[in-house]
Amino acid sequence: MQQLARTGWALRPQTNAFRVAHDLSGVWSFRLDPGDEGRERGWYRDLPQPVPVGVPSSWNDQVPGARDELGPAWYERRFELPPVGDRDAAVRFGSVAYAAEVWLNGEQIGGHEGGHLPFALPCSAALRPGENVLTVRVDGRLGRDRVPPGLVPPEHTHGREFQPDVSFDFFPFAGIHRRVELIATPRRGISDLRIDTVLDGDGAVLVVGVEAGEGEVTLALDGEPITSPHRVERSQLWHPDHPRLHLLEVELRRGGAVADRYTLRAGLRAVAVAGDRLLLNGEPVQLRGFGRHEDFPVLGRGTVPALAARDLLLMRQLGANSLRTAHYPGDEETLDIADRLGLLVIAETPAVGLYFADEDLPRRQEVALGFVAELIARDRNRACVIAWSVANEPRMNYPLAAAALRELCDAARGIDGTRPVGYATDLPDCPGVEAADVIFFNGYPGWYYYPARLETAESSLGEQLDRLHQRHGKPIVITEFGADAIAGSHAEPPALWTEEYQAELIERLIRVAAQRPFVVGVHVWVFADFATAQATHRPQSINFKGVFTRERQPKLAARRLAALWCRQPGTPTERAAPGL
Ligand code: BDP
Repeated sequence: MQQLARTGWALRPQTNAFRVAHDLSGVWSFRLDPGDEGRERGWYRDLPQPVPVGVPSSWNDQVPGARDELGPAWYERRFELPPVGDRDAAVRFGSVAYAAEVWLNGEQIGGHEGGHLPFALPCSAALRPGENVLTVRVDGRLGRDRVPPGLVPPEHTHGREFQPDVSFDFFPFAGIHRRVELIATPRRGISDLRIDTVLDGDGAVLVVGVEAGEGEVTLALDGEPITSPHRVERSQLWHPDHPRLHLLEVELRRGGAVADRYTLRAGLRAVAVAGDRLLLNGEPVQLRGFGRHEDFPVLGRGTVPALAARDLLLMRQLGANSLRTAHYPGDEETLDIADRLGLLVIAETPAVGLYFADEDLPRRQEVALGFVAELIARDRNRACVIAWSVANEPRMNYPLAAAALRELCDAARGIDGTRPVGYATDLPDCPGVEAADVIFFNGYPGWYYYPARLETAESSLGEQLDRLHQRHGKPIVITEFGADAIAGSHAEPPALWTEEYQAELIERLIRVAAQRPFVVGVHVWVFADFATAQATHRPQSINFKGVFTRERQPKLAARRLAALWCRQPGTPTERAAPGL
């Protein structure tokens, strides 16, 4: 797997007087390769009989008849060489699901395993003047040696059968899901940047670390020259109520001239766990929000900023201040929006559905460890990201599970000691929970257990929370709870699958959590309905636990949440909520 930090491509691409980020999104050529013959036939030189497709997006709901095809498939994009001069060039992909092999002008320049994380492949030697041909072979097939794993025997899953045969609850969309860029950066330029904010008395100290070639590095914050460490007033810190972003400019000078420049819009803030509380800038904070999938009709898992903006603006309108990017790292532009709106993000790796048996276990663990490193390399300078979730619902009931989870949590802490680490678990009574700094608890009382029994659901949740608190004394975020509701389905009194039942259950469980100050967050599962694989418990292959439909129209629960959450003091959107 590509280690971004080590190859010098960790920094998000940008265009300025020294750097080029040439967007290759748009209409590409595409062809499925069900016989897996493309490599042998040299399709990386010239792709025969392609169809046009949009990038970024999944192919499944875009190309007629391709819904259940998981690859391999081939993409080709021809482009004219932009003015890159003698800079170091690379092709950077925001996300290709699941495995990518990449050629430029018929020459293989590298590959990457795993969706939802960026990778950059150096390509200076393969570029040529005039037209260039970029080819990508994408393999989205499921396998036990992949993360998330697929084709898993039922004894290692929740026991529900899906088609395609996933061990997780979302459709295994495949394709080039995020922006593709040709990037060019100065040789021996700025290769990495790290910012940390440490509280200090009535203010805070910003510490900036820069990796660069030889020369003198200078810093400026909001146009004023600074040196690291640099003291800032408390009023300058980032917070959901005032998500202040500062402009940090880094310059590298060589021989009296500027050789490279990199700019970062950054929020400064400190996160900590103290006893059973979560602190933001030294004050207890309570997370109110959602798990969110990247999913939309036709696009599949392809990302567009418009959808992310609508979702995150709707969250704010409801009075939410937080989300978890489930079950994989969120798109970078989505996190830009979170930074600007002051949303507190639990950033999750793609390690969903891990199980701890069979001969592929060491490989899955190695891949999962790689994801932890790649996610943190990408997001560690983000104010909005306040915690790392290294997995979702690993099957903790295996003897080897606790050690594997500890290793993942320790790996995250080893790279970034400034944020709490945990993993979302539906089995919080199994060994392994103690590895987390914050317990991320997924629980479905009132739905998967005690369905249609609202009072029992409340008491069950309360008992479970109290037990976890007594045992661990750590803060708890309820990272999932909720119920499916088919929009337009009503019943009085509330009944399963109706909007009334979903709204009632969510409100009751939020009230249970609110009585317990050690529950530092509630994330409703899920923000919007999303596509999953076919299964008898998933009508229309949709998970209907969204408080918005897949088209982002509100169900009753959205209005109920606005009523609950907009009453919170300090909610900046108090005025906006009644419009819902
Ligand atoms: C949880 C999983 C999530 C599912 C959810 C559900 O973490 O991926 O979508 O259940 O069943 O256990 O709706």
